[in-house]
Amino acid sequence: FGGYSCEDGRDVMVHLFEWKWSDIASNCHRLAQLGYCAVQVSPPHEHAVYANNDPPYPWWQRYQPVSYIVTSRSGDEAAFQNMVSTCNAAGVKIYVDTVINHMTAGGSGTGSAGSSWNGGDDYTNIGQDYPSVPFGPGDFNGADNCPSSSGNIDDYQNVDQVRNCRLVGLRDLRLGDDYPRDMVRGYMQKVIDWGVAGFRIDAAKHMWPGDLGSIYGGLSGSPFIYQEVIDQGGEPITAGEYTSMGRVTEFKYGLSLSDCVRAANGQKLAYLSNFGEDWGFIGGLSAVVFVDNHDNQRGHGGGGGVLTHKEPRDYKVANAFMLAWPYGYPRVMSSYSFENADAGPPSDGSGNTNDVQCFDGDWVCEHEWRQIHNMVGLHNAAVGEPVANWWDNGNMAIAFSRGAKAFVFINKEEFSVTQTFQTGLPAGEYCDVISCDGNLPPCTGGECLGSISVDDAGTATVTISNTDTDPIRAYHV
Ligand code: AAO
Repeated sequence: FGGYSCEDGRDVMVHLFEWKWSDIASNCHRLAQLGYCAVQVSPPHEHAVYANNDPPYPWWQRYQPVSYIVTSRSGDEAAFQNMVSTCNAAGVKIYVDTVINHMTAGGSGTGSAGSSWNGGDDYTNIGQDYPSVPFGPGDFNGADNCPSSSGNIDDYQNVDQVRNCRLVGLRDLRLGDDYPRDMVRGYMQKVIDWGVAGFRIDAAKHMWPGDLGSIYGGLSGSPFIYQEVIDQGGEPITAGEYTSMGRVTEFKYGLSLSDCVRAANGQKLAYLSNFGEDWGFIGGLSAVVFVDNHDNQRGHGGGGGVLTHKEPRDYKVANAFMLAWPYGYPRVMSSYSFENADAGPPSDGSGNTNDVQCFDGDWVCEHEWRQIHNMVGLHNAAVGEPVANWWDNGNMAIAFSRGAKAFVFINKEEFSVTQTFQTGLPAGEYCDVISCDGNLPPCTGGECLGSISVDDAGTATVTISNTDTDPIRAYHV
C-alpha cells in the first residue's frame, strides 16, 4: 500500500475536524504555505442525523453510515470533488476518515442524503435495512459468530467479540463475506478515482486483519492507509497486527508525551531522549502520531490524560516536541471549542455547520497557531536528519538538534534556565520560530524575542524563563 509521499518536503498532516468541504477548499493554498502535506477530513459518506439528541446533531452522528453516497454535514458530492481537486492543485492531499466496520445504531431514520435506514432489532439480527447501499440483515454479523449475549462488545479480552460483535451497539458489517467487502471497496475506489490520496480506517481493531487486507488489496491507485487501533497495552489485539497493511495510529505516544510535559505519573521531559520504539511503541515508520485526537480530547475512545487546546501552554510544548522529534508521521489536531463532549461543530439551529472563521468564534484552529505551524516548518526543514546534541538537566529542561538543520530548547522548570548549547547549526543569526514570524533575520512579529547568534563552533547561549509565554525556543535553517 502506498506511502504518504508528500510534496515539496511537506511532512505533516492536519485533521480539520468537522470542517465543510467548501472551507477546506478555500484554505488549501494557505495550508500548503504553512507546510501541511495533507488533510484528514471528517467522514464524507451519508450518515444518520440525530436532530432530537441532546445536544442535537452530535458530531458522532457522522460515525454512523447510512450509505456510501457522499453527502454529509460537510457538503455534497460536488463540494467534495471540488475540494479534492482544489487541494490536489495546491499540492495538498486529502485523507478520508473511512467508517466501514459498521452502519448505524438501532432505531430508524433518514440519513444526510435523504436515504431511509433501519438498524433493526436490538437483540436479534433481523430487520437491518440500508436500501441505498443496499445492505440487509444477511450483511451483518450476528449470533452465529458474535459470542456475547448482548450482541455488543462487552469484553475487550475476547477477540471474537471485539471483531464480530457491535461496537457501542453499531450494526457490525460481515466483512468476511464478499458482498459487503465489495460495497466498501467500491466506496473507497470511488473517492480514489476522484483524487483522494489516503484513508484513515476507523475502528480497524474491530475488523479482522485478513478482511481488511482483502479490501485494500482490491483497490487500485496505491492509497496511503493508516488504521485506528487503540492499543494502550492490556488487550489481546495489538497495533502490530495491522502494520503490514499500512500505518497505525500510535495511541501510547500522545498520552506518554502529555505525561512528560506535565511531569505527571512519574514522567519528565528528560526521559524523552529515546522517545519511540524504546517506549514500547510500534516502529516509527509504521506510526501516525498525535498529541490528541477528536475522541480523546473529549473523553471518548479511551480519552482523558492527553493535553488539548484547553491547556494551551503545555499543548504548545507537546506539539513542539512532536514536530521536532523524528518518530512517526505527525498529525496536528484542529478543533472547535466545546463544553459538552457530544456537541457538534458551530452551526445553526438546524445543524448546518457554520463557515470556519479561525480565531473568531468557536473554531480553535490549532494548526494556525504560530507556535504550531512554525514548528511544522521546522519539522519539514529537518526531515531525514537524526537527533544530535541531546542535553537535559535530569528533569524538566531539554534541548536537542536535528543534525545541522534545527535546534530546540524546552524549559518546563519552575525557574529560569540559561545554557550554552552545541546547537549543531551553521554559524549565523536565527530567529526563534516559536515567538517570531520567520526563522531568519530580520526577526519580526509582535511577540518576537529576537535572534540568537550561533558562533563558528556551533554554540549559542539561550535563556528560557519560567514566566515566558511559551517555554520553548526553536531555530532552523
Ligand atoms: C454513539 C453514542 C453511544 C451509543 C452509540 C450507538 O455516543 O453512547 O451507544 O452512538 O447509539 C464515535 C463516538 C461514539 C459514538 C459513535 C457512533 O466516539 O461515542 O457512539 O461515534 O456515533 C473504541 C474503538 C475505537 C473507537 C472508540 C470510540 O476501539 O475504534 O471506541 N473510535 C472510533 C472513532 C470514534 C467513533 C467510532 C470509532 C465509531 O474515532 O469517533 O465513535 O465509528 C478501550 C479500548 C478501545 C475503545 C475504548 C472505548 O480503551 O481499548 O478500543 O475504543 O475502550 O470504548 C484506557 C485504556 C484504553 C481503553 C480506555 C477506555 O485509556 O488504555 O485502551 O481506557 O476504557
